[in-house]
Amino acid sequence: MGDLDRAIERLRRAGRITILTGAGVSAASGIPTFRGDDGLWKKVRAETIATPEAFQHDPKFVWEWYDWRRSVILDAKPNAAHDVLGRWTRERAGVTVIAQNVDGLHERAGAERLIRLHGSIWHVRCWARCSAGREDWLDRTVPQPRLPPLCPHCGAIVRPGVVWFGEPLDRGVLAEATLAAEECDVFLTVGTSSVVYPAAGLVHHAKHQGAFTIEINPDATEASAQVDLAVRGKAEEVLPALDRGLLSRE
Ligand code: BJW
Ligand code: ZN
Repeated sequence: MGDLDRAIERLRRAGRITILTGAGVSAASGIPTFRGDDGLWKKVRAETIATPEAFQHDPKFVWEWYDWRRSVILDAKPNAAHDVLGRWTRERAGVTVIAQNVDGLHERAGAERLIRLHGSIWHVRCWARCSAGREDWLDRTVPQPRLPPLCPHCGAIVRPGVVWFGEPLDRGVLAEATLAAEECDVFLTVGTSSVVYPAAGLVHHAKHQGAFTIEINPDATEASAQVDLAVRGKAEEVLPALDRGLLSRE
């Protein structure tokens, strides 16, 4: 049996399926990954710019990166990978998507059981954490007329509503993701390099609790040696192939 058929068979028999997604899932939508050759902006690494220290030091520079990414995402559309995952969450009970991406393409593809681990690029909040601006709010303005944008409540600068390196993930969100990893029968890790924690640890939680673990990625990653099955291929091709395989065996 080929890798694809093995994956289909596991998915067909699974009660609960949890899928962790990363930047590779949005690559076919034209959104650069973080660590790929095309993933650099002004030769800046995510580990350098996606930090509270970088923002504190030069908020305008960090916002220029976000403003540029927001403009790329605004022009992008969900691809076949988002479409399949969105449909699985709607049509099959027990399917949960855990997204590391902040681009909102899973939502645009209609994903219902969706956990957003790293926040949303379309949300902002007050950097001074004033009482009215403490919670995230939606701001879809692209490009921003002023960088950095200012808090409408107190006039301080605002920050993107995402999780940076060194910042804790929302406790409730992480607890939900951990539970989804621990309670599933099949755990898929798709389009992520599996280097950023705690997201990269979820596959271990899943495996530890007895899930069958599958990776979908054109390249080997930090998770490849740990998973039960590594399907080498692109998310936008492999997920539709799995979907067709499942439909034909219903
Ligand atoms: C395709 C494809 C196609 C291409 N189809 N595939 C344990 C060990 C070591 C370090 C740590 C640890 N625990 C915590 C840390 C520190 C740190 C960390 O993990 N550092 C590592 C780099 C070593 N983690 C944190 O700081 C986290 N916070 C935390 O742990 O807090 C603890 C704390 C507690 C109490 C108080 C204070 C702190 C936070 C991490 C936040 C990550 N944020 C970012 C930015 C989000 C906002 C934004 O987008 O701007 O999240 S960084 C960036 O990396 C982004 C991504 O979601 C994340 C993961 O990247 P991803 O998705 O894997 O992308 P790539 O580019 O790496 O990979 C793409 C993959 O796609 C590749 O494999 C390709 O082959 C593949 N691909 N085309 C399928 N068509
Ligand atoms: Zn404020």
